[in-house]
Amino acid sequence: MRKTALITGATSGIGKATAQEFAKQGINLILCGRRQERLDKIKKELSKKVDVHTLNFDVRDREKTLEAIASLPTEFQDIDILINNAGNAHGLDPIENGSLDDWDAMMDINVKGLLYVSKSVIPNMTKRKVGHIINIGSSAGKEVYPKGNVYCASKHAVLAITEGMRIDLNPYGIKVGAVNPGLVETEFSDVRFKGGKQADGVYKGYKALQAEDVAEVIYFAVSRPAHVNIADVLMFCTAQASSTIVKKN
Ligand code: NDP
Ligand code: 8X3
Repeated sequence: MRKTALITGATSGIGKATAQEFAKQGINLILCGRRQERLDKIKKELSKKVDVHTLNFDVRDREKTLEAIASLPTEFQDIDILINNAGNAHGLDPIENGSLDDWDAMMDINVKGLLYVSKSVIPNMTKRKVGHIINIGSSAGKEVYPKGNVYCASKHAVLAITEGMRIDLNPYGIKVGAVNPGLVETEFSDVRFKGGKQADGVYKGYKALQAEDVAEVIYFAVSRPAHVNIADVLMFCTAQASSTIVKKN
């Protein structure tokens, strides 16, 4: 029988590539995001391979998140795999100049949004005593870099929550892990710099990770045998040694 995966942030970047990889591997999909046209387009593409349902909600909105996931049709209710991927950086500023709106966005989306989605999905997993949760953290969850302050804090929180989930869900046989990429060429920097020119240079002069590279690792994690849990992955492109060291041409 086919598994069902719920992927947040499936309209772009890592989430979209993961949806494409999962469809290729025969995993039915619940695709989440706020941009409905993109959800429709991806659904049309992937429905040729697997069953696809889309949910449009903002993970910051607690009620809408709970309602959306509670509204799933019966055939999509048993979620085997949850990919908590929705998130972004907002701004890159020293702490003394940081924007409160940016701070709210990062904590509300990357941390609280992840919790709201998990809260909606976990009860069905504990009831069935099966499930796999992968949280998309970041190298920013493992080290703090200049001006990364609150984004790094949000990703450190994702890793703490991942460990907490793994401990608490252990009695139910639910697998929990994190995949933590370094620089990945997606819409991430457009969002971080609010469409500003600064985004243009981020992936220039070296080959950054591509969303598909991360999607392959996520699929590797979810396709291990029942007794194997990939608890934590840190992945960089070859040119990147740490958050601050990138070998550019
Ligand atoms: P993208 O900007 O390409 O994708 C972000 C996704 O998150 C979109 O699908 C977006 O969908 C969704 N999203 C953003 N805000 C919300 C919200 N409030 N409610 C619901 N969905 C939301 O970036 P990436 O693919 O790079 O990022 C995915 C994850 O990977 C993030 O958690 C990011 O922190 C992490 N990451 C990224 C790295 C990188 O260098 N790119 C490196 C390490 C980790 P929509 O706008 O349609 O709602
Ligand atoms: C995204 C990678 O280095 O911009 O999490 O924080 S970085």
